[in-house]
Amino acid sequence: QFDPNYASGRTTMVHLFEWKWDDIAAECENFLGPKGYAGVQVSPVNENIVANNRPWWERYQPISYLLTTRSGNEQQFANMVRRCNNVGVRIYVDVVFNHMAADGSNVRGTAGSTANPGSKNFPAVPYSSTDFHATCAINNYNDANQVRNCELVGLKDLDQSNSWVQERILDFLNKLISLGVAGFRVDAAKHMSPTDLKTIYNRLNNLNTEHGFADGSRPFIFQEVIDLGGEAISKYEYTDLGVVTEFLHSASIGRVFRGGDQLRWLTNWGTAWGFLPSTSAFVFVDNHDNQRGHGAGGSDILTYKNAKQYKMANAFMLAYPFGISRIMSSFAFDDTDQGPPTTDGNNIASPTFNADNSCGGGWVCEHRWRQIYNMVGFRNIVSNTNVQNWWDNGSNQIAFCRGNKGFVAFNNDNYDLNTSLQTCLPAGTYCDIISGEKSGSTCTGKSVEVGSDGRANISISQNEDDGVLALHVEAKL
Ligand code: AAO
Repeated sequence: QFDPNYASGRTTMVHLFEWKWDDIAAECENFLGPKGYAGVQVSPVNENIVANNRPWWERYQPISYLLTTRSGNEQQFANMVRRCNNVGVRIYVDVVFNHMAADGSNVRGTAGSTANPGSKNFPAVPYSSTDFHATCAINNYNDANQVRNCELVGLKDLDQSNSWVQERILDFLNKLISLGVAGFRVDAAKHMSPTDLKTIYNRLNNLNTEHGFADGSRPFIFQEVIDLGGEAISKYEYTDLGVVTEFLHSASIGRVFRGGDQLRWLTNWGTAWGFLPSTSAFVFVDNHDNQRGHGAGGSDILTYKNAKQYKMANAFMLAYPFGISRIMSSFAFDDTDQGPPTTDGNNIASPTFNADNSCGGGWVCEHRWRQIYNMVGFRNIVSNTNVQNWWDNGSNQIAFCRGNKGFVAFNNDNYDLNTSLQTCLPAGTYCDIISGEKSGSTCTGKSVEVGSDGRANISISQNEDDGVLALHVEAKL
């Protein structure tokens, strides 16, 4: 439950928000596997309500546990999981079982089932009103009982202490395990009782060994619990059960790289900042909620819309040995309800790909930005090394080594960084994997000469596209 079950040498998953299963399968083979990504968090897989104008959030309103959504059907899902596992990329499903859909009668879901959410009737599961908590609204996050037993934004609140409900949830999750998934993001875990969750998690099957998992492997569980402090429910109530989303990491890294705190303070990044212990902390710069003002973190959150600082924040997260890291991969949006790009208002459109690896067709694909995927590679290469030779200029220029395998420098000051620093690397010429990459025996970006004493002249001018420079042993020319 605490181990992501990654293939060896891989460290980081990507959330391919609203992607279709066929497109994810191809992405595993063409890009994620080769670039060293460890896994994909996929959007909810089970049948959801069809909402007007098809907002992204309709997928958080379940109608049944049939595996048909706008991303594809069960066969396409199963095929994706197999193809991704074959290239060493694991699949994690965003599972929504705190609640069912909110309103309406005789509504039709994405698999064609009908339901009457208004009267808590979901025949395709089936659930009826006795499977739910009584109707009441969550409006006070200082009341734990209300947060767990009332309705989050009006969504009909399932009673997870009810054995029928437990069985239906287990059937759903165990089916996904049989199809080869490696684990789950548990949506709205804060709104469920840790005791009930424990009962459910304990009855999950081991992972499917036909998909390459070791005998006895437990599904990885990362739970969505928003805790920035000051509420009745604490993230620590969930750490015995699995890993927990660390929203304080998201808010803090955004605040720092937006200039709200100096980079030199990052020297003790981790529990000293109020974060969960590293092995319990699921970390990210932004997620599908807070990139659009839902969830938590408000205006501190950095997104693709602030590209330079966003890339710096992701580079720091990936360079620093803390937490289990996830990259966000978005579609472009102006309106916070807006759903993914479609071909006709309903069917999701596939991303298109440009020669420089970037995406088109309305897809942002942060995971295909060179500065981000090369840092995913960096995190893989330097894993099992420590931070050493921390340097800062007393302000917003910092640098550190990861053992003798990698070196990274940041400049968030409004003046140039140009100085001699210890890189901890063997002597030679290295390619900066941020401004370019190694191509045969040349570098498409900046080259750095490391002397026999490990020192090198490091330069990041204030007006460069990227405020980061990163070197590692595999980028030696
Ligand atoms: C939609 C419509 C609603 C409508 C509803 C029913 O938007 O208007 O009432 O349908 O018809 C997503 C969307 C929702 C959408 C829903 C269902 O975000 O807008 O509702 O699908 O379609 C809370 C939960 C957390 C949740 C988050 C959005 O604790 O679990 O709200 N995230 C997950 C998913 C999310 C999804 C759902 C859950 C539901 O990731 O995509 O919703 O499946 C405080 C609390 C947090 C709370 C936030 C927001 O945060 O601590 O627990 O999150 O408030 O309510 C500062 C504070 C911070 C505070 C924050 C905001 O930052 O420090 O603690 O301010 O006040």
